[in-house]
Amino acid sequence: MATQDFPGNINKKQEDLEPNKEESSGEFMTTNQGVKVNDDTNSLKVGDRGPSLLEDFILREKITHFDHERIPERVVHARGAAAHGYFQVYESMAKYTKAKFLQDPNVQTPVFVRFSTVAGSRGSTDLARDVRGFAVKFYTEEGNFDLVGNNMPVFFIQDAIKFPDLIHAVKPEPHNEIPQAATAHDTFWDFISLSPESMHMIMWAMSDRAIPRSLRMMEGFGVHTFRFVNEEGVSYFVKFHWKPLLGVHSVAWDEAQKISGKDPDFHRRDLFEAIENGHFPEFEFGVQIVPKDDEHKYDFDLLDPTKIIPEEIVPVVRIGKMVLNKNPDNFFAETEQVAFHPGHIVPGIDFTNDPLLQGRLFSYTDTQLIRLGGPNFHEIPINRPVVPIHNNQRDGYMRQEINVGKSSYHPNSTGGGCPFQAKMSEGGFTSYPERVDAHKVRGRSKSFLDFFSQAKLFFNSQSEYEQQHIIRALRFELGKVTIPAIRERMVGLLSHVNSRLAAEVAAGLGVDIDEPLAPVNHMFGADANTVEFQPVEKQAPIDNAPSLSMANTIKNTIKSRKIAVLIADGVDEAAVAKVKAELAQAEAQAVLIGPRNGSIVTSTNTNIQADMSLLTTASVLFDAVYIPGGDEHVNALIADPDAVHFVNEAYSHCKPIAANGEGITFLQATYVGTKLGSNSPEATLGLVLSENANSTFIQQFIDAIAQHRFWDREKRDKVPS
Ligand code: HDD
Repeated sequence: MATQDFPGNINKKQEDLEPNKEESSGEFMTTNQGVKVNDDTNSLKVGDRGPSLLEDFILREKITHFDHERIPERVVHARGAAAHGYFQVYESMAKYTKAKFLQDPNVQTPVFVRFSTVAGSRGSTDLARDVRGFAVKFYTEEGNFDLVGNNMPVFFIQDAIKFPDLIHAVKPEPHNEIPQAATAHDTFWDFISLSPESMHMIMWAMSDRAIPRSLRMMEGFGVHTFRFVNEEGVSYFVKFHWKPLLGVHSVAWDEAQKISGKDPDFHRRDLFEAIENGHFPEFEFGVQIVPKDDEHKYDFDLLDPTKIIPEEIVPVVRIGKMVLNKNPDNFFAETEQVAFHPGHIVPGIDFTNDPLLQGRLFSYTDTQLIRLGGPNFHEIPINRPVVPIHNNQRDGYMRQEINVGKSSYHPNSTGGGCPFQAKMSEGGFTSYPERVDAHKVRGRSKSFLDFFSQAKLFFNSQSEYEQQHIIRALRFELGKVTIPAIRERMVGLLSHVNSRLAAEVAAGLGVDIDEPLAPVNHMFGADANTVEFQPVEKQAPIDNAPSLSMANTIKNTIKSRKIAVLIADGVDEAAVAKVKAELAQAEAQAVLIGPRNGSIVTSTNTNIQADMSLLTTASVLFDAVYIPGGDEHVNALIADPDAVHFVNEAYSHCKPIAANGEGITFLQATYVGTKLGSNSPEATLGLVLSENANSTFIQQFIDAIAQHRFWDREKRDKVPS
C-alpha cells in the first residue's frame, strides 16, 4: 500500500510540515504575542524629535529578534541547496535487508536532500573546486534514515581523528582568512603532501567531478561500507550509490571560475529552476552487495574509506529511484535547519567498523547541539520523523512536545510501563551482533597501507581529456602554493600514481623531478616512519575501470539544458521561433539574449522580447549557443564585442555552437571563423551550420547538445576567452 499519493506534491512529510507554515496574505500584522500593530515604521518617541522610549515593546521585539537571527553556519558543508521529493524501490530487497522502505515497490518514502560544497562559507560560490555533499533524509515508516554522502566515493583520510586537521588545512588560512572556498593554498597542500593516504581522493578532487555542471548531474556515494541485515539476521556488506538519470557532467575550470563571478548561485539556481519548471531531478539508488563471508576476499580492506569496490568487480544494482519534485518554502527553516547524521539508521541497516564512520557517529549530534542550540533539534519541523516519538527524554531549550502524565522514566508502573520497548520481531532496532575479539590499540590496520593502487586505477581509467584536466588542475592548485618544498613533496607523491602525470605537473611547476621525494607518512603516529608502516606498493586487480570515466556517461538527453540564442534588430524571427519550439519539444530552454532588454524588431518588422541582455548574462551560464540569420542582426552582432566574446568563450569551453543563414557570417567574424573550413577534425567538432533552420539542422544541434562538450577541441588550441 502506498504511504501517499505523490501527484500534487503532497506526501506524508509535506502534510507533517503543513501546520508549521505561515502565510500572511490578507492578514493583519501582529507582534509575536499576537497583538495587532498599527505602525511598523515609527518608534515611540517623546515628541517628534525626542528620544525613543524603552517602553516601545514593538521596537524592542522587532530589533531583538533581528539581533538574534543568525545561527552558526555548518563547520563544513556550510553552503548548500536542498529539495523535497520521494524515493521508491523497484522491487523488494527482503533477501538482503528488512528495512521497510526497501520492501514494497508501491511505497513512496518522502525524502529531503541537501547538496553542498565542503570548504566555503554559507555565502561562497557554488562553483568552487570542491567535493559536493549529497545528504538524503528518508522519512521512513520506521523512523528517519540519513544517507550522508558525497559526490565522490572515497575520502581524504582513513580515521576520523584526522578530520579537524584536514578541515583546518583546507579552510581559509587562520592568520588572514584567505582564500575563501578554495583548496589552492599552502596549508591544504602541505597537509596532503604529508598524507599519502589522500592520493586516491586527490585524483577525484582534481578531476572534473569537483566542478559539476549541475547538482542534478552528479553521482552520489555513501562512501563507507555499511551493512544490510535481513529478517533472518543475515548480514551483507553494502556500498550505496546515486546515479543521476541526466548523466554525470561538468564544466571547464576556466568556466567554473567565471561562473563564480557571473552567478555564484549557479547550482542553487539551476536546482531551484529545474524543479519550478517541472524538470524534476531523478537519481537511481544503487547498491553493491558483498556477502559477509567475502569480507577478506579483496585486495583492499572494505573498512578503508579511501577505497572503492570497482563496479567492474562488484556491479552496482539499481534498486530504486529518487525524484526531487518540490522546492523548500523557506531556506532557513528547511535547508539551514535540517540536521543530518550518519547515525540515523533504521532496522535492516547497520554500521561497519570503518574508523572514519565510527568517528562520524559522534560528530553529527555534537555539531547540531551548538549549531541549532540544544538537544531538541529533532523537533524542528524538517527534522522530525513522520512517525510519532515516545520516550522518556525531557525538557531542554525550546522543547515543543508537551509530554503528558507523571512518568518520565523506565521502568515505571505509574505510566503502565509505557512507552514499551519493542522486541526485534516488533521492529525494535537491534544492533548486528558482530563478534569482535581483540586488544585495544591506538593504531591502524596494515591492510590500510596501500595508498596508490586505486589512485592509479582512477587516473588510468580517465579519457585523455580527463587526464589533461587533472594535470592542469594540479598545475593550477600547486602553482598557487608558495612553499617550494610542498610542491616537491606533491610531485613525489604523484610519481607513485603515474610517472607521466608527475612529469607533466612538475613541468608546469618548474619542479625538477629527477629526484622525487619518497612519500612521507606522518599519519600513523609514533610508528609512522618504521618500515612496517611505510606505504605498500600494490597493483589493482584491474588496470582500467570504464565506470570511473565521465566520458562514458549518459549522453542521450538535453532535458533542462539552457541554450543561448543571440539576437539583435533584424533577426530572422521564423528561425528563432522554430529552433525555440523544437528545443522546447526536447525539454530544453532557449533563452533570447539581445543587445538590450525588451523588444527586438525582427526582419519582418514584428517584435520579440529579449529574455536577457549581453550585459546581464554570459556564455558560461549556458550549455550551447545558436545564432540565427538576418542581415541587419548579424551586422549588429559583428559590431558588438560582447557578442563576439560570447561565442569565442563558448567555443573555448568546447560547447556546441549552431548558426544558420547569415548567422554563419557572424561566426566567420569570430575566432570560430578561423576554424571553419579547417581540415582539423577536432577544431570543428560541435559546430552545426546550415543555410536554413530546418528540422535536420535542429536535430543535429540537439544531438550536439546531448554530447555536452567537445573536449577534443582542446587538443588543437586554447582560445582566448
Ligand atoms: Fe561530514 C556535514 C558528508 C566525514 C563531520 N558531512 C556533512 C555533510 C555531508 C557530509 C554531506 C552536510 C550535511 C548537510 O547537508 O547538512 N562527511 C561526509 C562524508 C564523509 C564525512 C561523505 C566521509 C565519508 N564528517 C566526516 C568526518 C567528520 C564529519 C570524518 C568528523 C569526524 N560533517 C561533519 C560535521 C558536519 C558534517 C561537522 C557539519 C555540519 C553537520 O555535520 O551537520 O559534523
